[in-house]
Amino acid sequence: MSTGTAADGGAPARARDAGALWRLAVATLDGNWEHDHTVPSRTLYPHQWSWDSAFIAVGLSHVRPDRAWRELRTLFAAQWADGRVPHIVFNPALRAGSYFPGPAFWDSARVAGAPAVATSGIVQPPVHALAAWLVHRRAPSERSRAELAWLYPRLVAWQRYLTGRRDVGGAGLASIVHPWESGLDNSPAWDSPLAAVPADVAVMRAYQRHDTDHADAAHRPTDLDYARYVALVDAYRAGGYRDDGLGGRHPFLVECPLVNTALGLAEHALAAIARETGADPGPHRERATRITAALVDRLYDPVGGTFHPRDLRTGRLVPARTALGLMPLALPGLPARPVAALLAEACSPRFGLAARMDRPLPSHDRTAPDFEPLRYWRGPSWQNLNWLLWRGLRAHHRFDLAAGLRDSMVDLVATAGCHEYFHPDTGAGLGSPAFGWTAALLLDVLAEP
Ligand code: 9WN
Repeated sequence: MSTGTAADGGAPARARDAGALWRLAVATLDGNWEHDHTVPSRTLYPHQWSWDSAFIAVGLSHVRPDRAWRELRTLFAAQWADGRVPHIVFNPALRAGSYFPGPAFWDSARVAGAPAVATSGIVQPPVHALAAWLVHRRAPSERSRAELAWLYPRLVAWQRYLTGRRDVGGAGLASIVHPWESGLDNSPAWDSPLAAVPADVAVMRAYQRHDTDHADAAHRPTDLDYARYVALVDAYRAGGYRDDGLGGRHPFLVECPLVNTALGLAEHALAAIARETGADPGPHRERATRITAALVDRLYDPVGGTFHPRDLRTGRLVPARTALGLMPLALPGLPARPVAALLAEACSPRFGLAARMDRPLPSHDRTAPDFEPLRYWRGPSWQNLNWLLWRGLRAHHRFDLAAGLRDSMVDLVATAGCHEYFHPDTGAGLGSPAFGWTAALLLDVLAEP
C-alpha cells in the first residue's frame, strides 16, 4: 500500500509526510473538540462516547494534555452511583433528534443513581484506566498526578461494577447485555445470540434513524439489527437498568473477549496508577492474573486456536472467528500457548498480519462466507482494533509484526485521511471522514515508532 513513486525515489508517503499526517490528525481532533469533550464525529456521533474518549485522550496526550484530562473528567463526571460508565454522555446543548437513540429513549433521568446529565444506560469496553495511565506517562506532571488521584477511585468503582454486578456467568468475567457494549455493534460474533432476541422490524417505523442520513445504509447495521438493539434496550430499561437477576430475564448475555481483555488491561494499568498515587498495586496485579486466567479458561478454544465470545444463554462459544478473538494478545500475562495460537491466527490468510502487510487488518475473517468488506464491523479495518493488537504485539516482543501493522495504520490515513473505518482490500476511507479515534491513535503510533 506504499504510495511512493519512482519520481520521488520510491519513498513511501508516510515517511515523506509524517508532519502533514500529524497536522491532519491534530486538526481533526481540534475540529471535533466540543467545550469539555471530543465528539467521535460531528455528523454521525455528535455526543460523547465512552471508549472513543479513552482512545482520544491517548492521542490528545501528545498535543493537548490538558484536554486529555478534561476528556476523561467529563466522562467520569457522568459515572453512575453503581460505578457504571455510560456509553454515551449526551450534550444537552444539541437539539433533540440529533442522534438516535437519544436521551428520551434512554430516559436515564428516571433512574436513581444516574447523573444529572442525560446518558445511555449501557457501557462500552473499559479501556479508560489504560488511557489514563498512558496520558500520564506521556506527559507526567503535578497536574497529571492530581488527575490520576481523582480518577483512581472512580476507575476502581468502574472495575467493581463490571466484575461484580456484571459477572453473570459467575467465573470472574464481565458480561455484556447489548452488542453496543462490545463497541463492535454488528460484528458477526453477535449474529447468533442476537437472532434469539425477539424483535419485529416494524417497530422501527416508530423511530427515525439518523445514521443513514450521514452514512451509506449499505454500510450500516440493518433495520432488523436496529429492531433488536431497541428491543434489548427496552428490556434493560424496563428493569431500571438493574443487573440483579439478569441471567433469568435478559435475552442477550455474552462474555466478550475484547471487553474482558480491556478489563484485564485495566487492572494492569490500575496497578501502575496505584503505585504512582501511593495506593497498593498488589490487589490489582492479582485481579489482572485472575481475569487473564478466566479469559483463557472460558473463552479460549485450544483446538481452533483463538478466542470466542461465550453466549450465556446457550452456554456455548460463538463459532465466528472475528478480530475480537485476537484482542487477548494485548494482555502481557497471556500464557505462551494462546499467544502462539493468536500470532498464527493473526498471520493466517484470515487476518493477513505480516511484517510487510499488503492489505489492512480486517475486523472479521476475510475467508468467511459472511465477510462483508463494506459493512461496519463485518470486515472493514478499524484503527482501534489495529492499535490494541499493535500494543499486544509489542507486549509479546513481536516488534517485526508490530512494525508491519503500524505501517499499515499509517498508510491507511496517508491514503484516505482520518476516516472512521477502511475498506479491507483497497484501504479506501469509509464512514465518517473526520473521526476522533482514527486521528488520536495515529498520533500515538506516529509518536512511538
Ligand atoms: C452506537 C461512536 C460509536 C463507537 C462504536 C461504534 C458506533 C454507535 C452507533 O459509534 O456505535 O454506540 O451509533 O453505531 O460501533 O464502537 O463507539 O464512535
